[in-house]
Amino acid sequence: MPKKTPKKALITGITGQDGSYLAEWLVEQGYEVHGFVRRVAIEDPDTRMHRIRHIADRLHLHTASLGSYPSLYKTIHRIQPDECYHLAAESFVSYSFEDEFTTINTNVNGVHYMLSSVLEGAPDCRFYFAASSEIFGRVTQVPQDETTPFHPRSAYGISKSAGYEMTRNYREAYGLHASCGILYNHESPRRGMEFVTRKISSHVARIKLGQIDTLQLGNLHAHRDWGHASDYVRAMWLMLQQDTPDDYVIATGQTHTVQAFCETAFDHVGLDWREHVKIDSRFYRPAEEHVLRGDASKAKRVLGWEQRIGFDELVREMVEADLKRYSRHDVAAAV
Ligand code: NDP
Ligand code: GDR
Repeated sequence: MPKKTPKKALITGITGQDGSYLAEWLVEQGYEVHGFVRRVAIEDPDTRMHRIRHIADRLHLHTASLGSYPSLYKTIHRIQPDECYHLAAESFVSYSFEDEFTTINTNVNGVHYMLSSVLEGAPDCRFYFAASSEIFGRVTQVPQDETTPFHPRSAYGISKSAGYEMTRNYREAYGLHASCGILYNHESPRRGMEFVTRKISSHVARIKLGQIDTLQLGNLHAHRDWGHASDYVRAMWLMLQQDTPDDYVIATGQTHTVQAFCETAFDHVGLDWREHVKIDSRFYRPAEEHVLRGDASKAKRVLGWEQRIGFDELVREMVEADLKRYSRHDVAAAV
């Protein structure tokens, strides 16, 4: 019997949290996995590629700049992927208040160049765009679903709403098999240190180990709908396995406050959060949304997607991973 040719997948943002879980999942499914990385990542793989270090020998990495249409087009044309997951983005919402221009340029041009390169260079390739619950912004209904109007309240939210519209338009105007995942917050031990959950888990571990004493946070009353990244990348893949492209909300349907995340994390190591958490106004945002809660009924019905890891397990996993990491003093190893 001739050997079946494996499907090819291309991931932008493969060095990030979601990119690393998605790459693992696709390798497990037998895909030939390609990833776009920045040139600096190749120069400094220990710091910049730590999340994919354990599977690096099974990946095909290419340097391609998200800001350069010719570089994206040429590489996509050469690879001829069957599926493309566009995850690369300036993803920190707070940063988008400090520098709107970088966020808008990277996120809006990035998706535009990728869509155009796929359409011109590999038109049969299926395309996934990482949209975000931040497009809902000042919400008019709770929970939100695929029919909720957009009202983004940050340059980041605006960039993701533009990316969503652009992706939809490539689907409707040019017939590209293009889908958007409107994903709510998803976390893991691989989450970047600047995001609140990882900030909490890393500080809790270091406080427990006696290395520091205080955790400074902003708005403790903000609510988020937090899931586990490994569950959410499965939803991305499921979207591209459908005959018809479409857009889906992916969420747990439950919210917790930042304070509840703290309580659960400190409880896990037998400490009282009130003795260590201090409020610092620097971490408040100019326009904050409080009730982002998603309704993933459509994804459950059409894709058969289910969340596997719940809130308590997520918090425990993150704290345990950071305890291990900081007790080894191995600060370079974030996986
Ligand atoms: P990360 O911040 O962990 O990863 C972002 C990735 O994008 C990294 O690989 C980063 O590369 C790459 N990147 C950033 N800027 C550029 C650039 N200018 N050129 C090329 N690559 C760039 O994000 P996540 O993995 O958490 O998120 C993946 C996607 O999903 C993002 O688009 C995010 O906006 C979106 N999203 C995430 C959610 C979440 O809760 N995690 C929820 C909803 C949407 P490098 O490592 O070199 O910096
Ligand atoms: P978010 O994630 O902005 O929702 O974007 P983040 O973890 O940064 O903030 C969540 C909530 O926590 C509050 N908060 C703090 N946040 C940070 N980072 N640091 C603090 O000290 C702090 N104190 C309180 C914030 O105000 C906010 O309410 C994430 C990203 O992954 C986006 O890319 C993605 O699109 C959305 O989730 C869905």
